[in-house]
Amino acid sequence: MPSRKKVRLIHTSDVHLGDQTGHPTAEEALRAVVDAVTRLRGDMLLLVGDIFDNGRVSDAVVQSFLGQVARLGTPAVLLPGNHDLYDEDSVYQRKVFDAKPPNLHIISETKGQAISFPELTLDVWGRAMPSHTPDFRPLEGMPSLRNGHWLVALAHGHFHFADDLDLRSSPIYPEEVAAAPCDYLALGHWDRHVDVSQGRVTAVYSGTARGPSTNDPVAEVTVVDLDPEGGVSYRQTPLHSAP
Ligand SMILES: [Mn+2]
Repeated sequence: MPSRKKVRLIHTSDVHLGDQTGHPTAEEALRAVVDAVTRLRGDMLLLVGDIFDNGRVSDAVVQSFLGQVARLGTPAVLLPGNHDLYDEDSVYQRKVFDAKPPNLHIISETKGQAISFPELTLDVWGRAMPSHTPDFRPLEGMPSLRNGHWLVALAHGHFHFADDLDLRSSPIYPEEVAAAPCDYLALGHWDRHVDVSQGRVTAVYSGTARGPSTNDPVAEVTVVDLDPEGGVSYRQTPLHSAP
């Protein structure tokens, strides 16, 4: 068994690129996230769904995104969400992605897929969302990896608190989180940061990196530390760098 290394993840979601009217700060927020990965000495960027606002965004918007990812000195793992589904018409199936930078890893298996990063002693698992329905269970099929690596899971969906009895699409239940074999569950779908950790599993919605207005365009990211001695911890960190 390899000994696990210390790993720092920068976790964000719900950027909504390509919707200038509804999400005018998306591009600036993404740029600030990419800058923050270097500034905060992250080893990997996690993009947990709704990175694009819809499947009709222009190729120019996609190219701009790929250009930002190419600026990173680290791997980036992207999980499609309900606004950027992995279906037949998915933005991620477009030709423009043939020229994606080699550090961008897109989770595209709708039954689940683990991507291994041996240099970080880290495996990242997720299920690409083919349709946003109550039948799609983002955590279903998460494997217990036995290679001694950290296991980080990505999921885009709605966490059900105990008193939340509505039937929602892409549901995530507390008992599923508690039973998940991962060390960290990186969540997306909610614009606000919420900690929904259960039992031994640290589970966090990063919230969006977008700020509330064009005057205040960037918000925060989640900085996650996987430490063989200290365990799993995280902090919310503002994207405004010191002047
Ligand atoms: Mn969503």
